[in-house]
This record gives sequence, structure tokens and C-alpha cells, in this order.
Amino acid sequence: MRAVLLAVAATCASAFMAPSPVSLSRRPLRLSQSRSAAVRVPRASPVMMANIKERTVRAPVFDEVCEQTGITLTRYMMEVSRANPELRDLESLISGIQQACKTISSLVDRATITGMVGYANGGGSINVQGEEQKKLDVVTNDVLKRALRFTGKVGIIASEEEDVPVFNKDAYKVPGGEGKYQDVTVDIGSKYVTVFDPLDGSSNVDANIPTGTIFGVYEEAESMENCMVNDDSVEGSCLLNTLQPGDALVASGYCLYSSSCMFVFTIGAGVNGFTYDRSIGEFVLTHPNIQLPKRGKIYSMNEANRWDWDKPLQDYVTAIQTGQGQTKAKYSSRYIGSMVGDVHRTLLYGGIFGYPADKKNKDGKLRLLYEAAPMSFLMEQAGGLSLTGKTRIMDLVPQKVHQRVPFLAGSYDDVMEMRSYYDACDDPEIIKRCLARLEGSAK
Ligand code: FDP
Repeated sequence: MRAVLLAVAATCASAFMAPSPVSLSRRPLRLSQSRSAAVRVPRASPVMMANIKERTVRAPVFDEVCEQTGITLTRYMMEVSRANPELRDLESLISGIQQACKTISSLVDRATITGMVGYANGGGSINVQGEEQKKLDVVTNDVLKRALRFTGKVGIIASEEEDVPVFNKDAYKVPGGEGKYQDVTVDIGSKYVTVFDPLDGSSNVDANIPTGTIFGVYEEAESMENCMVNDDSVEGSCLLNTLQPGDALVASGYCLYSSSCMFVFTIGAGVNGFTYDRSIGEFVLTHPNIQLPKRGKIYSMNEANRWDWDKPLQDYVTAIQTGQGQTKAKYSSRYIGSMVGDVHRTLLYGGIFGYPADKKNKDGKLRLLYEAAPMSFLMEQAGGLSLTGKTRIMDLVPQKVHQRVPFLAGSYDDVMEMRSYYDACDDPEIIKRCLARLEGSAK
């Protein structure tokens, strides 16, 4: 059991004192060991915390590699489950997700040919977050739900396109069966909770700009049975089991739909990237053990919001633009406006990408559960760091499925340099927000 809560409290505590040293361990990552009496230590419910375990995941070994196919994702997962029998069920789950990604890749590729562009239902289809749904948002959500259902390993899903997490009886409807449901296809005792954004960056999709699928996999908590058997209590129990902190993630990753289609993921033993080889219909390992450069030269944020950002962030960005940051280099700017693309570039080239808080959106724009936490797991596994500004995102326990959180992530030294501006700031409003997020995170 990890002492996450102390680390959580300590991250804000340093708002009241000099910045403290940061040490990087696999998990948990502690930003500071110091605590202030002014900070209440939040308490999390047993369900939320139950699944935060120290995991030792053995990396797969490949004695022999086929020259024609290389190491496919399918083989990679076979070796993972051979080396880690306790992760056996993850093999079918990742297989389901990769199958969905191949389908979504093809849907996105052919969208302008098949007419799958524009808004769902001719416009006016609004998701729970008030965003207008694209045709592809709806279809890709369905593709993923079904693929996960077919694995038999996923009890609950939470998606950007679903109002609440569901044990997803809709996914079990018999096609054309007038509300009839198939027998439950989830294997008892081997269920995961899967969170995802089926098509992130979809506002860009009609313009052929990269998009992606983001996913995170949690183990179900012990009290999951209610979520399964009793329709009336489904919602509350599903909700409770879904709201787990990033530190409880078993796996996370994304699929990038761009000039090539890539599947990048972690099971807690580093980050690996696979490129889709359409000629054999397989993802092939092309980016083994991705390591974020400790420093980069790129910053990536929507600068239209600059004048509404927190003052510490404005000062930090000014410093790296003008060559007055720690490295004295003048940073360059890149911003796709599609999180998966921006994260992918940051993982490979380094630097810092973010969607920070601003005056209007005090919690930024990105969603904690199915965007920020899964991407933070990847960033940390690649040797980087992911913060709200001061707080480590993996520590936060979501209060709501669609909760937003400021997100600033990338090269370890760049993110720490950014944080030092927040550490030096004593603006009571920023400190209050930070504490509220942490205290809220454990109610
Ligand atoms: P989108 O609305 O197109 O789905 O998740 C939301 C997101 O895209 C991210 O992919 C992206 O980083 C961000 O919004 C871009 O927001 P701005 O247009 O406000 O820059």
C-alpha cells in the first residue's frame, strides 16, 4: 500500500514553504516529503484506495524474432502474460482495444469517402459535457464498447461519450432484440474497469488533423458485485468503482491516428510504441522502451488563453520564450490542439505540453479520469512528470467521471522548472484552488 495521501498533502504544502526536492521512483512518485500543519491530510474511501498496489511487472523477453513480422503487439502481450501470469486477462483486453483501434483507424481514414464527417444526427447531439458530438464520436464509442464487451474481461466502462459509468447493459442488448439482453459475457472474477475517450481531438477530425483514442485500465474493486447484479444500484456502485486515482492504473495508453497509426501503452514496465503495418494487419514494435528526454526545447499550449493563465505560468512561458529559463535556450512552440498528437510528440522529442487552468476554466479543459490520468501514467513511465501546476496528477482521486483538471506534462526538468514558478507564488487564490482539489480528491 502506497503512502499516496501524504504525498498528496505535501504537494500543496510546499505552497507555504520553500520548494522541496523531488525524487523519481517508479510508483509512487513523491513530489515532496514535507508536510505543513496548515494542510489537512485527506482521507480516501477504501474502494478508491483498494487498488493502489505495488506491482512488479516483468518485461517480456524475446528470444527469437520473426524477420518478416518483427515483434507484434499480439506476441508482446502473449509474452507479457507468460512472464506475469496474474496479468493473463489483460492479454484479451489489450487485444480487444487494439482491434477497436484498427477499426477506428479505418473509420477515420475513410470518413470523407463514407460520409462519416460532421455532426451526429445532423447537429444538436450534445454529450454530457455540453459538447456537440461528431458522427465519429458516436460510432467510435460503440466500436470500443463492443470490442471490450467481446473480451469478457471488462465489467464497467466510463467513456467521454457516456453520461455515467455503466456496467453497460446497452452493450449487451441483442441486436434487433427489442430491449432483450444477451447473457452477461463478463467472466466472473476477471473483470476490469476501463475508461476511455474513443476519439480525442474529434473537433479536428474533418480537417484531417491527427486524432486518437485514450484508454486506462483499472482492476475492479472488491465491492463490484452490486454493480453487476442489481440494475437499480448499478449507477452508484459503478461510479464508486470507477473513481480510482491514476496510481491504481494497471495499464494505459493511446492509439494515434495520423500519417501512420500507432499504439503506445504501458503496463507499468516502461512505455512501448507499435506501428500498424496494414500489410499484415498487425501493430509492430517500432519504439521500444520510449524514454522522454530529460529536457526539451518545445512548449505546447493554446496561447490564445495566455492572458487568462495563472501568473506563475505566464512568467514561466515568458522565460523559456526569451531564453531566460534555466537552460538559457529559447524554446520553440508547437500546438496541434489534439491531445494524443501533442502528447506523442512530447514523448518523443521532450519539452512540455499542457492545458493549464485559466481564469474562465479554473480546472483547465482535459478530463482527469480518461485523459489526464492515463497520459500521466505514460509520462511517468517514460521518465517524465505530469502535474496540475503543483500537484502530481496520478495522486488525485476523481470526484466525478467527467471532472476536469489542469494538465502540464513532459520532460522531467522542464516540468519541474515550471513548477518552481508555482512554488515561488503565494497567491492565496492559487493555493486555495490547489488545496480544494486535493481535499476534494479524497472525500
Ligand atoms: P477536442 O475538444 O477536439 O476533443 O480533449 C479535448 C481536446 O480536443 C484535446 O484533444 C485538445 O488538447 C484540446 O481539446 C484542445 O482544446 P483547444 O481547442 O481549446 O486548444
